[in-house]
Formats: sequence, C-alpha cells, structure tokens
Amino acid sequence: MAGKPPTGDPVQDAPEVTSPRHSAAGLPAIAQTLRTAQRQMGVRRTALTLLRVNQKDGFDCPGCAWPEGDERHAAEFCENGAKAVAEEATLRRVTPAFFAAHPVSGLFGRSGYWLGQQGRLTHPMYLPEGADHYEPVSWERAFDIVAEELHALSSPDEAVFYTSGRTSNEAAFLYQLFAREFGTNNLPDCSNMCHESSGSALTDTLGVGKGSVLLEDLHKADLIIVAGQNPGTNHPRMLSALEQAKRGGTKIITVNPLPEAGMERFKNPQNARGLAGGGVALTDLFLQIRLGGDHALFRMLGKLILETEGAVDTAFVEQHTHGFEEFAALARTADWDETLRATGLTRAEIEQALQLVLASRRTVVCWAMGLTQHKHAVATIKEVVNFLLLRGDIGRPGAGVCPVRGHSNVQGDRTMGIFERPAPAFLDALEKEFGFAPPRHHGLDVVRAVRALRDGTAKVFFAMGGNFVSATPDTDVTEAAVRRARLTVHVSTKLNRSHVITGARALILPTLGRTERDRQRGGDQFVTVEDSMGMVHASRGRLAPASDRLLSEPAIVCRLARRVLGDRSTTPWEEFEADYATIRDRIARVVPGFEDFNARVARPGGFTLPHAPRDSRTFPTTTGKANFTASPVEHPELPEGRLLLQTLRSHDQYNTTIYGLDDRYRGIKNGRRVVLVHPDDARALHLADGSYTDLVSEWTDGTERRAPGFRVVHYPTARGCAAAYYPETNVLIPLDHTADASNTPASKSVVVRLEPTAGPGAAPGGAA
Ligand SMILES: Nc1nc2c(c(=O)[nH]1)N[C@H]1C(S)=C(S)[C@@H](COP(=O)(O)OP(=O)(O)OC[C@H]3O[C@@H](n4cnc5c(=O)[nH]c(N)nc54)[C@H](O)[C@@H]3O)O[C@H]1N2
Ligand SMILES: Nc1nc2c(c(=O)[nH]1)N[C@H]1C(S)=C(S)[C@@H](COP(=O)(O)OP(=O)(O)OC[C@H]3O[C@@H](n4cnc5c(=O)[nH]c(N)nc54)[C@H](O)[C@@H]3O)O[C@H]1N2
Ligand SMILES: [Mo]
Repeated sequence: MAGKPPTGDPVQDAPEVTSPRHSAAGLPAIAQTLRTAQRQMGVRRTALTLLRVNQKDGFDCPGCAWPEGDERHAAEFCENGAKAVAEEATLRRVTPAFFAAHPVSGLFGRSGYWLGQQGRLTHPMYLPEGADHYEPVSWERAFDIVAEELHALSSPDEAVFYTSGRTSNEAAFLYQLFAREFGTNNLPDCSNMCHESSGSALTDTLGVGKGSVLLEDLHKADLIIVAGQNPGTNHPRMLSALEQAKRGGTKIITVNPLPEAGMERFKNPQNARGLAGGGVALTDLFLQIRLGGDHALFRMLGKLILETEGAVDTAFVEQHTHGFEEFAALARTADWDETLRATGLTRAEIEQALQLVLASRRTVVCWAMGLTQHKHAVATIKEVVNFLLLRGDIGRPGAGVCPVRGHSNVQGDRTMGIFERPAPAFLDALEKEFGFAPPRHHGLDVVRAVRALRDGTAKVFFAMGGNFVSATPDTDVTEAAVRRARLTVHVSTKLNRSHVITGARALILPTLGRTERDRQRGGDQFVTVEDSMGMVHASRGRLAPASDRLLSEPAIVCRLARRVLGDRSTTPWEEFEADYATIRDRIARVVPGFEDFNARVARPGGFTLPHAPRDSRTFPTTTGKANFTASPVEHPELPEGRLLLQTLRSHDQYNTTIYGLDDRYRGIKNGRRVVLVHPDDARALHLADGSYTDLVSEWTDGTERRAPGFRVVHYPTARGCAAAYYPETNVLIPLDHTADASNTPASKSVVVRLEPTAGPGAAPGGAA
C-alpha cells in the first residue's frame, strides 16, 4: 500500500552529515527508486507506471528534457525520473474536505514539502475575496470568474500568463494563441529563470537559440566539456550517454566548483558492470572553478588556441564567421593573473585542459544553470561559442553547443510561441492563420511581471503550471507583489505555495498529468513534447485520472478562451478540445519545422526539428555568419570576509517540489537548511562544522536580506564559494540582481555574510 503523507509540520529539519559520495546511481539508486515510488503509488501501480516511462508508445518522463536514444531499455528512466512520476501518479488526494479542514492561513505556515506531499488536487477550488477557506466551484463558474476579472481590466496588458515547462506543445500553442487573441504578449515562463541566457547568447551568435548537437554527437565527440551542470542529480540519463562516449574513447572535462558524484563515477543500473562492478570513471580532468569564473577560463583557452600554430580552423573561420579579428585582438590580451584569480585554478590545470582541447577534433560543450544564472551569463555563453568557433566545432558531427534543458517541455513551449518577445514572423503567421491582429509590443518576462504586480500595473496572474512565488527571487517582495493582484489562477496538479499566497480572489484549476489517460469527444488523445535536442515525439498517458473532475490543459484553455473571447474569436476552440490532431494541423501551418506534423509524429520516436547551423552550417544571424563576440572578461568580485553563494538543487527535489530531505550524493540527510563552505574559509570565518549561521545577502543599494538558521557543513567546494538549496535561499536574491541581456535572476552568485547563531532557525513558511 502507499504510505501516508507526513503529518508533523514544520517538518523537522535536522541535517545529519556524512562525507560526499564519489559515484552515482548503482544499486542504492534502484532501492531508492522503488522505495519512493511505492510510498506514493503502491506496488502494482509502481510496476505498471514505471515500465511506460519514455517508451515509444508510452508517456514522456515529466522529469528532465534529456532525449531518449533510439534503442530503449525496458526501464528507460532514472531514480529521479521515477520520483517525478511517483509525485504525479501518487494515490494521495487533496479533496474539498482537505480545504474545509485547512484554512489558507493555516496552510501558510506549512512547508512547501508538506504541501506537496498531500497529493493530487481533485476539484476546481475558489477562494472568494476575504475568505480563509477554498471552496469547491464548478468549472463554469471558475471560467466566469476569470472572465469577469479579465474583462474588468483597463488593458489586456494588465494580465500576466505564466507557463512552467511541463506544458505540452498542444496546450502551449493554444495558451499563447488565447493570450494574444485576448491582446497581450505577457507570456513569461520558467525559461526566463533558466536557459534564457543560453537562448539569448546563441541567438545572437549562431542564429538559433537552441543546442546544436544530437545524442549521437555526444557518442562521436573526442572531448566533452561539462560546465556548470550536475547531471547525476538533474539529468541522470545523460550519464549513460557520457558512459557510452567514454567507452568509445571520449575525454571529459568537468568544470564545477563542486566535485559532483555523478561526474566522478557512474554505476549504470542497466548493466551488470554498473551494478556489480565499480562503474565507469567519467571525468578525465576536473577543473574546480570559482563561481562565475567560466568567462575567464574560456577566454584564456581561446588565447592559448590562438597562440598555438595550426590550432585555429582558419577555413571555417574565414568562410562561416564574423568578427574574428576583433575577438582575436582582445583575446590575445587575456591576462594570466586575472584568469587565475577569477577561476581559482592553476596555470598547470588550464594548460592540461588546453592539451585535451588540442588533441580533440570534435568538441561538445554541455552546460546548465551553473553558466546561465550569473550577471555575466550571456557573455560567458558567448565565450563558449567563441571557443568552439575557433576550432570549427559548430555544425559538424561530434561537435557543438549543448545547453541541457530543465523542464521536460520547456524548449517546446518556446517553439510554440510562449515568449514575451515573439519574432515578428511568428506573429505574422498567427495573424494569417487565425485572422486576428496579435499585439506587436513586447510583454513582461518573469522579473518584470513581479515588478508589474508589485507596482499594481498587472492585476490578474494566471499560471499554466509551476510554482511562481517559490521559484522566483526575492521571496518577500514577490509574495507581497502577488498579494496585490485582483485574481490569481493556477492550473496545477499538486498543491504548492503559490496556492496559499494569493491575490484578492484565487482559483485552483486541477489538471491531468502526463501519466494520465486524456479522453476527449474525439477519442483518446496524445500530446507532443520537444526534448533538449530538438526531437519532437508523442506522449500518451494510460493511468486513470486522479479524479473525474480534472480537465486537460488544452481543454482548460479552450473553454477559457470561449468564455473570455466569445464571438470576438473565430478560432475553432471546440474542435481543438475534441481532437488535438486539429491543433497539430494548425501548428504545422504556423511553426516552421512542423510541416506534416500529424503524420511525422505518428512514427515511433517522432522527428527532429531542423537546426540551420547543425544541418548546413548556415547561420540566420543579423550578419548571416556565426558571430564572434569581443567583450571584456567579467567575473564576480568578492568583498573581504564574504562568500559567494550559489543556490542549487538537492538530489531529493524537483525545483520547488521537495521529494524528501536527503541529498545522498553530498552526504546530507534529513535536512535542507545547510550551507556548504570550504573548511579553510569556514575556519577563517570561525564557523565550526555543525555550527549554525544566518545567511545575510548585501545588495548594492545598501539593503540586506536574511535567511536564518543554516547548519554549516565543511565541504570541498572551491575557495570563496558557498552553496545552499533553492527555494529556501530565494529570499536572499534581490529582484534586480539579474543577468545582463537575458534578465535571468543571478541565482548562482549572491554575495553573503555568514552570521553565527545559536541554533537552527525557525524555518518560516517560506521554507521548502
Ligand atoms: N531531479 C531533478 N531534475 C531536474 C531538476 C530538479 O530540480 N531535480 N530541475 C530541472 C531544471 S528546471 C533544470 S534548469 C535543470 C538544472 O540542472 P543543473 O543546472 O544541473 O542544476 P543545479 O542544481 O542548479 O546545479 C548547477 C550546477 O552548476 C554548478 N555551478 C554553479 N555555479 C557555477 C559556476 O559559476 N561555474 C560552473 N562551472 N559551475 C557552476 C553547481 O555546482 C552545480 O553542479 O535540471 C532539471 N532536472
Ligand atoms: N534560487 C534559485 N531559483 C531558481 C532556480 C535556481 O537554480 N535557484 N532555478 C530556476 C529554474 S531553472 C526554473 S525552471 C524555475 C522553476 O519554476 P517552476 O517551473 O514555476 O516551478 P516548479 O517547481 O517546477 O513547479 C512545480 C509545480 O508545477 C505543477 N505541475 C507539475 N506538473 C504539472 C503539469 O503537468 N501541469 C500543470 N499545469 N502543473 C504541473 C505542480 O502543481 C507543482 O507544484 O525555478 C527557478 N528558480
Ligand atoms: Mo529550469
């Protein structure tokens, strides 16, 4: 039987610390998978569900966006994918009786962990103005309420339509269509906090804001550089690809302030060697870089390549690139002292990296949040592109850029037009297909949406999934901002903190998850998703829905659009709801690369979207070439006695969804309020291992923000750097602390002071 959710709360946060592990997966991962899954789903459902994950006739794992290879294992999932599935397929339920028993003011004091563990939402729920209890509401009445508030706005731009990255292509396409027919481009998404910096840098330099490699390119690469990413926890199936590459002789350089277990050694649970043997060592060279030092590192590598006879692919540079001379002139001035200071590395380590680079004829660079969430993130990623361009490592097999995406369909949502700054060509296509004039002025991204709510210029907040108040920075500011809204609406599967921090009125609209059967008037439906490498494929759930009151995301958008837009819209919303193939027919006519969508997605495994730089070394940039970028090297400066804090994920969480209180690979159990500090830094700051400290961030305007009561863990991170989990630490990050050009919150570089305290802080409701 499935176990009960935790009852005690605040959940006891009492970290126990052992030493970090040096390998990932193996038997402990399988044991953990089954334990978590059975606790949520029971034995029978666990077996039925997990065997359908990522199969060609099954559903896409709601975990990460890592692609599936052509050959699938019977168990094509990982420990953390299984946890994501178990969270959704849980047998626990949050019913109207739950809301009758728990006033919103009571839920406010609960942790996000506790809220999430209560189970699946079963009924549409409404919180009237001034009320302290959500009450059940009919779908019709719920849509009336949204329509009432939307119609009361003085401009469509006073509404914000957020999207998290699990939404299917079909739902996303309809959602942006609805928002634009309503009259706004206010379509912020989780990508604004995630890979926006990658999209921004890659669009400027290569002309396409997506990765340029396919799975087989990783297998063919001579060298893979994994910078700012922890795949052992966040993209575990990537380790299988790295393992396969290693067996073919690929070298791997890992660039990270933390020695992450998954990059050290991988014990593949799908083969005997992984289970019984010692597994495979993945990393050949570990560069333990300081936070934010990557720009300096890649610039120095660029200089060294330029100085090496015959190392530059001059034919490629001449034929396909723009701006080489300017870049080369600047790169030649790169300074060793500055590089060593910024990176914390030794000259010998960087020269060793250079040898691996020069020995490689095909190099891939993979990255994730460790590069994207810095003030100079866009400049850093452009430097990665410079580095690859020098060697001609774009647009040929075994080489390229590989930004590893987070949410399982975050890339697809963008392709479908979820973007506050849509390309004119996309709007032209919408206009032609649907016969309305879409708004042309740019909308709000996540940070700007929070400001607009704070300033009262946005009044209705609608979320297609996600957990906005917990995922965004500056928790206190954001919560106050959201409370000013007239109406907040969340289309959700599970209870979270965004249901508790509400506008004057609030709605929870419960929806189907990936694992569930989606039956409409036109029969059983499937949806489609796009993975991190531009592969589009079908996802079909089989489980009975968590409740018979749930509507699918496409159905919710269709009914809402009909109610809000009325006769104004000539879009066939009813037809779309009945048969998703009719949505795909429209996508095929609007979005390039989706021609003949229904036929092509019917093939097992789906199809790959075109990518000009990858396919033909053509670059749809403003210069028509791949662009080198010449910008001064940037890196964070650290005042005396301070540490640079990165906010990251534990092994037991999916963003703001907390699965449990352990971080197995880092040797932490039963607690999340920990701060990892280098032993020498800790000693200099008089912080004993096991002592407690407040984290205090200091901002340029003189303000301070405090997160109380973190247990100090002496940990082998880079000097001057510290690490603690998100979302607990979001309270420390000022809204205005964002990356240049992409406006992504700089969650990986927060200057903090550590103030010793007597003991564990009372974890406020804002805690995980
Ligand atoms: N199980 C699980 N899977 C997930 C998620 C989850 O929460 N749980 N989240 C999903 C989402 S939305 C995303 S975006 C991805 C996130 O995947 P990751 O980006 O792997 O997630 P983080 O935990 O933020 O880890 C950042 C990594 O970068 C390193 N790092 C931090 N700063 C720097 C730096 O300045 N330079 C370098 N070189 N390294 C640095 C950190 O030490 C850490 O190893 O995972 C996705 N998959
Ligand atoms: N400090 C700090 N902040 C960060 C980050 C960081 O590294 N550090 N990372 C950032 C990143 S990379 C991201 S992507 C964002 C994540 O931001 P979000 O995507 O907004 O957050 P999640 O925690 O992934 O959202 C979880 C909620 O989604 C809902 N949900 C789950 N599945 C479905 C579904 O199928 N349909 C619908 N409608 N709802 C569903 C559930 O109700 C669940 O509670 O956070 C960002 N914030
Ligand atoms: Mo993300």
